[in-house]
Amino acid sequence: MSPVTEGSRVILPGATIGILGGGQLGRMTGMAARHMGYDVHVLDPDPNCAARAIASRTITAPFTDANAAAELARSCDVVTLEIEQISRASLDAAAEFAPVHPGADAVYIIQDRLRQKSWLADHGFPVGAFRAADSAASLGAAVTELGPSIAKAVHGGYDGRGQARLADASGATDAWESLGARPCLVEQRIDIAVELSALVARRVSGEHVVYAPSRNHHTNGILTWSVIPAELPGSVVSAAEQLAAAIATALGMVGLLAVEFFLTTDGRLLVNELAPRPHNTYHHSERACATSQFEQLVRAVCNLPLGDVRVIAPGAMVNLLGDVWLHATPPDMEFALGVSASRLHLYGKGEARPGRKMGHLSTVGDTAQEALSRALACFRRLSPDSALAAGLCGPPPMLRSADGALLAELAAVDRGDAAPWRGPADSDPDREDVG
Ligand code: AIR
Repeated sequence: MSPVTEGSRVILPGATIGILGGGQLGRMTGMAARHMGYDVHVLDPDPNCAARAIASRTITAPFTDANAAAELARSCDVVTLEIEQISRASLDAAAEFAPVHPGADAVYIIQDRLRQKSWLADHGFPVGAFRAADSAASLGAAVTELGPSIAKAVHGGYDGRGQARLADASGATDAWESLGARPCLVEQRIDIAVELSALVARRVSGEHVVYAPSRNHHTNGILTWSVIPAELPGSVVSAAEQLAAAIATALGMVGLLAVEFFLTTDGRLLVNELAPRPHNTYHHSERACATSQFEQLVRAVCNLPLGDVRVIAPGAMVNLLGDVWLHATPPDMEFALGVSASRLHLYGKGEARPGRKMGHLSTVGDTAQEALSRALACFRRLSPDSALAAGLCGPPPMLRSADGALLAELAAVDRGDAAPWRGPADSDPDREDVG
């Protein structure tokens, strides 16, 4: 049997794993793979990509170069990816020479924001109201219908890039132009009480494990911090875990699937976005969980037994964006690392740009609150000048958010003092209009 059709073969240490994409996620996955005795080859458009340092071979090519993807696969026993913007032609070309996990069909659905949202809605998963727009006029019409909205470019754009906020239809022309006059997904703005994510690892056999949800905080569309456990009521935790597992199964994912959720102020759990790869909100899993997300991806794509996902110590992470290097005062690594249980992770990126993820800080603690307080203290020491540090002063935001009443209500459900939480919302009647 050729390696191509032999997708369920166990790929043992000593083999070579190919990674499409060589950014920080590829670098950290590659480090876990190397730790386990695998060799790693990567493909990335940037010859100085973050994963270059850990790969024995780096192919420099765009993600649309099918010949280059085939060349990567030819020298590898299995191929995975760390960014979803790999063209379908490249995924198919790689699959001629090695198993590709996750497969092209699942990635194809996820890599287009409109296709992804429509797929979720069509499969009965709870999502907010949305519309498609392919002109300034249709963007304006969508906002007239939905009210305050966020327009997101259908392709590309991550970490807050390729997004425009609209209060009403009068901003449609500017928003359309700022997004590069490209087709976009228009999402109704949601009153968010809590942002959370869940992570599923799944093998070819369908066997899967789900990590406990992570609680997350974003600023301007970019993740600021994450903490695990999320310290949310059990009813919310189990709904998120069940939805994430159901989505991974319906997509036939092999590898990792991260599912971002919003818990709305009126108590609905909505799916925000999917990612078929390691996820920024689980960087704390290297410290907090029995198996890190990076090792888990290696296990899943190599068809090894999945690792234990239990939380062994509450953990938190705070992102270090390029902004930290652009202040008058350089980051004070020495002072920051004086915080108990702190660890510095830098990705080796040459150029610091505003909003670019350059690294992160991680911590553990006896409680989620302690882990998060330490991570935020570490960040404030490292970058006291940044506006973000100023915004992160005071008690950990997870404890002073405006959602106290909702969480108290949900906790009462857990204790049996109130009617059961009604779980994921019924499907949104608006969504059927989406093309
Ligand atoms: N990434 C992928 N999707 C979302 C994110 N953040 C990671 C991947 C990718 C890297 O970001 O690891 O390769 C690209 O980072 P940058 O800073 O070069 O744009």
